[in-house]
Amino acid sequence: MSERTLVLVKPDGVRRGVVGDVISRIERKGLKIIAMEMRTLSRETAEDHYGEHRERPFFGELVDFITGGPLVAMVVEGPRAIEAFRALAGATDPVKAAPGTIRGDHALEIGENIVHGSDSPESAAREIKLFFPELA
Ligand code: DAT
Ligand code: MG
Repeated sequence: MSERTLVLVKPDGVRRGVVGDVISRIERKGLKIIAMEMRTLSRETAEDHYGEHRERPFFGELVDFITGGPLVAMVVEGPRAIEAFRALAGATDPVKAAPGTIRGDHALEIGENIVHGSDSPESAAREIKLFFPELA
């Protein structure tokens, strides 16, 4: 059974020039990119995307960061795509992320951890609808 997930190469990943590396890892794994677009998020979209974190102390910084430059949004499809991409991404804290993962190889700070991947089928559906309403 195929599944879809929303992947973001966040503004730090675009600035660091690792968009190609992220795409390459997704393709190497056998997952398929079925939609992709570079864009700069409005605060409204960012607050909606990260709505579950609204009450966290880092929410303001998170929204500043994610709206602070262009990002690359993708819909990625394949068997267990949600879990498969989160395994490629590695742990949220890049210092704890295993070397060989995207975050383990490219980042050091939790607030700048290069990629986002949906964490459940419900989040994936909500996030895909937010970024690519034409696919939902
Ligand atoms: P993930 O991106 O692995 O799903 P999350 O949903 O818990 O992690 O958090 C969303 C983003 O918020 C995360 O990628 C980076 C930021 N973040 C999480 N915890 C943080 C913290 N303690 N301090 C600063 N930023 C944090
Ligand atoms: Mg998350």
